[in-house]
Amino acid sequence: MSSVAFALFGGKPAFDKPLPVGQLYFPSWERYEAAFRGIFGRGWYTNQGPLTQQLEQRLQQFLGVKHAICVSNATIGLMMLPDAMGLTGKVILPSFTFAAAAQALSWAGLTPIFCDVDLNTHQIDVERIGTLIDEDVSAIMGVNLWGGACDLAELGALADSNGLQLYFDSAHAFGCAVGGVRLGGFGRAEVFSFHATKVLSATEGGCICTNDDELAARLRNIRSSYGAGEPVTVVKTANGRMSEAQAAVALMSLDDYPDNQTNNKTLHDLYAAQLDAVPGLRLVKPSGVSFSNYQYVVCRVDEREYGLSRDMLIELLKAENVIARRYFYPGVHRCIPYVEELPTYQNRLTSTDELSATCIQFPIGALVSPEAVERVCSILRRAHLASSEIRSRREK
Ligand code: T4K
Repeated sequence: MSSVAFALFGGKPAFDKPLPVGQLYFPSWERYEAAFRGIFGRGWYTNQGPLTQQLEQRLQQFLGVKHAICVSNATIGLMMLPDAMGLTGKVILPSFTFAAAAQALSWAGLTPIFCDVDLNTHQIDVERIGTLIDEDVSAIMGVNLWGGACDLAELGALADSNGLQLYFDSAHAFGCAVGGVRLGGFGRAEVFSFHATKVLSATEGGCICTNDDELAARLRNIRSSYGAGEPVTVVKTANGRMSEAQAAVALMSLDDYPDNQTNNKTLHDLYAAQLDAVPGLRLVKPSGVSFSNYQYVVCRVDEREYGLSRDMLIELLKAENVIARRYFYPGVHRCIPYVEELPTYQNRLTSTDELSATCIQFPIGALVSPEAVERVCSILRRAHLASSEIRSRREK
């Protein structure tokens, strides 16, 4: 197979327009218009309007939790939780995650303690957490990655036996279940993201779930700057309110969740079947769950076996209008400010560094068809076969 056929070397791109990574849910224009006519008719944009209240009730039912507290994005939810939970000192979390998880701790004046992850599951390595616990640690933040989950039972036992609080960044895990129980009610709280690239979309948005009444009351007060609901003592307040426009899209997305999850699973299975025999490409199965939303297609690239590095593959795909991403790069411990403030982690989180250097995300979601996945996989197979020619042309 000649490398000339690739768009990187002047061939015609495989796709006319960029095939995005991420979910990108767009309801029909008619449904969108009807929802917005309702908002205009009621003359009510935000501050716990009727759509936000309806969304909270539906989320509580869907997830089987007592409280779903909608917020304007998951980051603000993660920023609100430390104060509401009364955290102090240090919080242990994985470094192989989105920067928001650690940044939320910094905003709360806490110190992140970065833990390595398991090389196969990509979830926090529970065995290593024990070595990081000291008297200043007040909590563990598990991150449920890639439509999978951490070892919830082990984490719960470890937190209990050390008197630590446990909560979760479940930004990737909406609708996922462990042992048949939907995520949302594990630990003291869980935070979901409803960003445009997530399987449940509010365009921007998120929610904090908890079964703890007192914590929920505190969060509702923190969310609304001037307090809301039952008065409780809160140290600080913020504005994390979700607008009616966000809630309207999230309600439609929740209606369509079963279809979007099924579509994701179909596409994920197709990637798995088509890439099974390609040397050096290893698809990661969502781990630790009995039901996944298949929100991400994560693949590890072994440069020696595949013939191209992960970054060269991203460049090749980009020319074909296939947007692939290197989530998460680099590990948060190598990002500002932690790379300067916490240099002790450098070179100690070897699995995180390995995954950051080799993981690639392929397109999946409502805008991606099975035919598009077949075309992407065909490029991936051809690129492997032509890898030495591609490499030598790039080196010239
Ligand atoms: N914890 C974890 C583990 C997370 O992964 C995240 C967020 C959070 C917490 C915080 O949640 P939020 O505060 O965001 O609710 C994206 C998302 O912005 C972010 O939500 C997500 N994780 C992160 C992993 O990815 P970028 O910088 O990669 O997004 P961007 O704008 O480059 O878009 C990704 C792709 O989608 C591109 O191909 C462009 C395409 N796109 C994007 C948007 C927004 C479109 O075609 N249309 C669009 O409207 O961060």
